Amino acid sequence: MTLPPGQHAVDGFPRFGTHIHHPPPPVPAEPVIEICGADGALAGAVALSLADLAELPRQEVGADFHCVAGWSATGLRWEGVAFGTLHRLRVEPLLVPDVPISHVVFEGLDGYRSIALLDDALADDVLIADRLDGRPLDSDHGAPVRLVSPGQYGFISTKHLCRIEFHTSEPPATDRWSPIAAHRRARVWQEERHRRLPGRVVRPVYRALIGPIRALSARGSRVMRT
Ligand SMILES: Nc1nc2c(c(=O)[nH]1)N[C@H]1C(S)=C(S)[C@@H](COP(=O)(O)O)O[C@H]1N2
Ligand SMILES: [Mo]
Repeated sequence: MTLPPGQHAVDGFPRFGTHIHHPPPPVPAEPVIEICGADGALAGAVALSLADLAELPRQEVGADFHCVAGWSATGLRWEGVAFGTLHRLRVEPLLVPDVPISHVVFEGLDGYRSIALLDDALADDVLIADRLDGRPLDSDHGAPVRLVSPGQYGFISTKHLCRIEFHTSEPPATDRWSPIAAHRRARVWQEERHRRLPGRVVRPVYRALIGPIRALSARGSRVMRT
């Protein structure tokens, strides 16, 4: 099994994230994914319910999951709707002539936001996933639905997805002044970990964060383990 540069395999699939010890956000009784454009980027908005999502053609993706901190969960099987399918069927009808979309913001119920180039989000293996390894997504991994972009570091893959925002230019990064400023493209095989520093250089620093973040994230888990 070959992993991208600087990654090492872990057993299972840990809960991990900037939420650290916070429990997963409450899920509304009737969850929707809001699809909208920033500053007139789309001609209208839609609120896609999970029932609407379930009617779109489905896809299965087998992939490893790579966190920028350096751990990889291997052999995951995701099911859901390809982002490309959602885009073709629900977003293209809202496009405004001569207003090209360049970036997409994925927002979670916990307020988490990730920014991707539209081209990266349109890769074949990018899914809006509602099932993992044959079961509905649990709260550790982003219930009720999450983004999964296996070719990019995990921070792109927003859990508890509730809003997809389309932009005509790069939205301001929320972590611009952070020492761990996220790379804009975050492609795992190119080791695009950090916005300015080479991936190789930040590896040891990021790796040191795995233990503490993993332990804190497990503390916020609401999944019963037997
Ligand atoms: N809503 C939300 N999504 C998130 C995060 C988060 O804190 N909140 N953390 C990101 C990071 S850094 C990683 S590595 C993955 C971890 O996914 P997992 O908890 O399913 O392992 O989720 C990503 N998506
Ligand atoms: Mo991560």
